[in-house]
Amino acid sequence: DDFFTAQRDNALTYDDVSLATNYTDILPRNASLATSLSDRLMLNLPILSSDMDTVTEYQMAIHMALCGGMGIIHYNMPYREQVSQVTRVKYHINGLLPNPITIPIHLKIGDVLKLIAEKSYKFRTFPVVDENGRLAGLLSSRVVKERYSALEVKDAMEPLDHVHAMNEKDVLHDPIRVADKFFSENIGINKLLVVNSDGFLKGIVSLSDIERINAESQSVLKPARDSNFRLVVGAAISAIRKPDGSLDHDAIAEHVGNLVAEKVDAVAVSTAHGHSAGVGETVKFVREQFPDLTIIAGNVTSASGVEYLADCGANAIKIGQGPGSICTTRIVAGVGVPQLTALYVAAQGAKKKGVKIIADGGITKSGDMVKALTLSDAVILGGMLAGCREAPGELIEINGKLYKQYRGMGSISAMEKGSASRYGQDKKDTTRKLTAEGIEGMKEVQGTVSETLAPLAGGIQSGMGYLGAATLPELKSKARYVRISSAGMKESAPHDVIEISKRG
Ligand code: RVP
Repeated sequence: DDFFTAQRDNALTYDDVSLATNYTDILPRNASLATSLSDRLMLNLPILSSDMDTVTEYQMAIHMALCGGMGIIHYNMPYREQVSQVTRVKYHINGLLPNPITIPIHLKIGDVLKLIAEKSYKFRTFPVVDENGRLAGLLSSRVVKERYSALEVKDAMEPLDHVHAMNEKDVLHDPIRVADKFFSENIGINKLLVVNSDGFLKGIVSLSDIERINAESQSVLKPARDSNFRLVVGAAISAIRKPDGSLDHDAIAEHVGNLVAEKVDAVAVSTAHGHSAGVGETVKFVREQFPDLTIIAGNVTSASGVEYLADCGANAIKIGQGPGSICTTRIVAGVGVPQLTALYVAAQGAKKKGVKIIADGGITKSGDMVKALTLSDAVILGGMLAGCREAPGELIEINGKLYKQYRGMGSISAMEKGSASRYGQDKKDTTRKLTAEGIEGMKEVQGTVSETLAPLAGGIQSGMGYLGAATLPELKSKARYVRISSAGMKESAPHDVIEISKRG
């Protein structure tokens, strides 16, 4: 507090400070990166991927959660598409997959093939159910082929007495271990069906999922899962308005209701100015309708902004106006607060209200994350993830190098696609042209999400080791800052050497 009070006329950002060390008995590898965004939403890595249309769709969200963090799926798409992307994350590597997709027994193989094409299913083995919904057999990928189109499912499937099924009573207490044992004992079988005592299908376990889960448990980064062992995922929503400018409560309730039905772990009311009537009203309404849902809202850069959104019912508040690598808000509107000072003032409001804050934008290295996490509960990355294989968007080749598009949600092209309201604008407004607050750019392709996140997680743990912090809350209480001059800044980065390897 003294440090920031002394700096009160000087708004600071990450590169303006460094952290002082403390006595430690913490080895970096033992520092815990666990965090929570509400009393229901726990993560194993304090990193979220940004709800931008060049950063987070379902592939990014799956890999963020597999690494312990969470992706927030953007809203520049029809809302039903966004809901189905949430479903895809929730259905990924489930251990026990509840409500698996089944095939009614009266179909032909040709109908099944049509269904696969229509719904873009990535798998070809299906449980078959009779007219009453009871399990009748298993349709294997071996017969789901064009050549057998005319065949009836009931003749092509393996009938019930050949299928391996277990009663849920024997599975549900520990699905992964039970299935692991089952697959070891039943050589060559790769699906375990779970039924209740009346013969209704309650779930399915795949050998490949169990193997992937076993492999994951060896890895440094532990997946973030909900209480039903599904990966966690968030989705962005906007303050939807009617043509007369008032909030469209029905549309918001329908959008969020559909996300909640698919078990979304958090919704994020994402706007450029969260300390505003429309955002507050939206958060309040969603809180009333969905009392148990984790709500993220933003963005703000003041204590009063945090307190306002907390009072409206938000659990976690995004902090950042202008620091984003593609953001021009400070240039265009002359508005925003350098990010470290913004986090400091926001943290004051958060402490008062008992809510979480998330540092959003401007992070370019793991050291920035350590500094951010001395004041916040998690960070959001856009630019650092936009070049990953799992980010949406086409590859662009220039002079033999591969790039991916990365654009601000306030760039003209993104606003035309749908995000104009995030910046308080309307693309149909004839009285004012869309005013960009972001640019369109590109990032060099950089490998996978887990290759990107592993060294960042390691960097955060190193910082925690230097400060003697075993947990992220301890990192907050132990942080002491020193001001860096421009000479200090030069000293901080590699200097006076020709760099030949940038590994790590
Ligand atoms: P960065 O990680 O520095 O690339 O910043 C990403 C953040 O920038 C986003 O999470 C969002 O808060 C902000 N953003 C997104 N679009 C724009 C814009 O067009 N101004 N800003």
